[in-house]
Amino acid sequence: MTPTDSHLRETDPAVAEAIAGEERRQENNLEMIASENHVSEAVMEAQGSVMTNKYAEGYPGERYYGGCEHMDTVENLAIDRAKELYGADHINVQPHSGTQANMGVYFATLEPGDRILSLDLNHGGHLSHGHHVNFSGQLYEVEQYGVDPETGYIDYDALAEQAAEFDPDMIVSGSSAYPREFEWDRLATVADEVDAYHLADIAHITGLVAAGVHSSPVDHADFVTGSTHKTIRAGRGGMIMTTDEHAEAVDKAIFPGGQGGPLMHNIAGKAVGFGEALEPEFVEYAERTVSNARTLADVFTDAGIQPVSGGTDKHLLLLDLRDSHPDLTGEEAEEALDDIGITANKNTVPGETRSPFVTSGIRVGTPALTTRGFDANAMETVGELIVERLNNPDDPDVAAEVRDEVDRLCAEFPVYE
Ligand code: DSN
Repeated sequence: MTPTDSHLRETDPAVAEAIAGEERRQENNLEMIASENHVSEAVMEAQGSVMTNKYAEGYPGERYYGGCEHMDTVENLAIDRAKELYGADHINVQPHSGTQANMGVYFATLEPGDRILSLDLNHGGHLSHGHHVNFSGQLYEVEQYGVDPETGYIDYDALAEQAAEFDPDMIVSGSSAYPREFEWDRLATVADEVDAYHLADIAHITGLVAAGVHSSPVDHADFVTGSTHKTIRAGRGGMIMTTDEHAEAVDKAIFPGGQGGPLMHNIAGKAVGFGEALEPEFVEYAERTVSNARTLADVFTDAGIQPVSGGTDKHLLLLDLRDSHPDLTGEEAEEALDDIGITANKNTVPGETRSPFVTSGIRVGTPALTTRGFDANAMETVGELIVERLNNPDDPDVAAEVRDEVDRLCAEFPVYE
């Protein structure tokens, strides 16, 4: 149901128009923010349902409020489907976001002042892995590991040395902008050697892991967290996977420790999205998401634009513009692409010298375009359009030509029929 045929247009035209505007924006632009995707109508229907009206503090079979029988049904469906996808002993689907999931793990295991070793934000990490502006950097003592400046790959030997010296209570793996697979077994070994917990945050790659196109950390980590709306295309939010040993501590840390009532409409969306991910077509989707990213990597490399680490194992690329476009900042690149209907985000790169508001890089991802049906040919065209625009950021004729091509692609691959 769109705002044009909804109750909303009559009762609140201002909000209805904003939603309609966003629908138009998504249909008429190429969404390449690596953490975004387009959910199915079924997931949206579940998220926009009466489930939003209900409080359901507690867990299935043990709620603090009456009338929760249907809440139990959807939460159990979400848990059972997630277990089938990931094979974890215990899954909590209540975290409101990936950050809340990480908070739940920290609260279940650490005391304020305990030590975390995690990937630097400039090297692809995430705010909730201990950045000083985030609660995680304020409550805990944090050191960060990084990538080898030459290769762009994580330097595991340096990480092991750093762990031996720093003696962390928790090692966090996982990333927002690191384009390569993590070596989960090496991280598990390092964590064992220093007697630390290992938290693997797979927020970006939950769909790729579920489909088996990216290795799974489930057997190599004490805790695996993720968000549920990125590559997995389910309801918006987060989840925590763990072993039976830590199940009770995690559940208590989420409720009542860190959250109140669960967002049951989102949990219904998670159940629907996990069900979709169990279908064979989802594996094809995940495989194409990765092959599309590799196609883009080839186009950029041929054009002299350097992807960090030389390519990708997953759904995203981090383009370092410093060699190819020394005078173009990530901020300017983001604006130049935005002007022609391609939405991506500026991003810091390893060895960054500019501020996070300016940056020297741009992150591009393929999950949303692949959902629209983009194949290798279409993705090659997208890569060429990006190169053309980055090479001519101030040329209005180039901008007009590229925008025409973007319009053609949007019409050929609609988001919602
Ligand atoms: N905002 C997400 C991303 O873009 O990676 C992570 O929280």
